[in-house]
Amino acid sequence: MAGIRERTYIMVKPDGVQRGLVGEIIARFEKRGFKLIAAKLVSPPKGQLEQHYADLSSKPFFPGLIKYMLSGPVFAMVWEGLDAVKTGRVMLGATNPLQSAAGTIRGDYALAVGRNICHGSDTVENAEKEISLWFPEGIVQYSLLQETMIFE
Ligand code: IDP
Ligand code: MG
Repeated sequence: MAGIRERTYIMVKPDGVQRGLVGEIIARFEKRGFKLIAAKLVSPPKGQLEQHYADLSSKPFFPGLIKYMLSGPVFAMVWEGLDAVKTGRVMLGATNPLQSAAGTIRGDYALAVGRNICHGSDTVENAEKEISLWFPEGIVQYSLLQETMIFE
């Protein structure tokens, strides 16, 4: 089936790590049927965060965003599965948690746009760029034995 190998970069931000939500966020992606192909707790250098958020560098909130992202370690992950990028964004919820639907990660656990717990790639192209940026060492290859129970 087309699209089942799509990959997305999902990151628990410093507030999510501090609030003990790493396991909860992993569990949601696991239970949905996505395959975990990379994960690590990291304190990235400032330059890596500036590169990750380069598209937002002219925004007034950019310095605050970088400061927030540097306030503690992040939990970086790559998940693979059908329509992973778009579905990952739906699972995260709207950028501003006040507009995130209940049942989404942000809609269940966050209130403020500047403390919205998690990141998810917005396009397949950006996902591939983010995966290279955060996992230059490469990712694990394995087959998920329950795959025939998740995809036709
Ligand atoms: P996204 O994370 O849903 O893709 P983006 O527009 O790419 O949203 O913004 C990246 C991150 O920048 C957001 O997740 C949020 O943490 C932060 N951000 C976006 N807009 C604002 C704002 O208006 N004030 C403060 N922080 C913001
Ligand atoms: Mg974004």
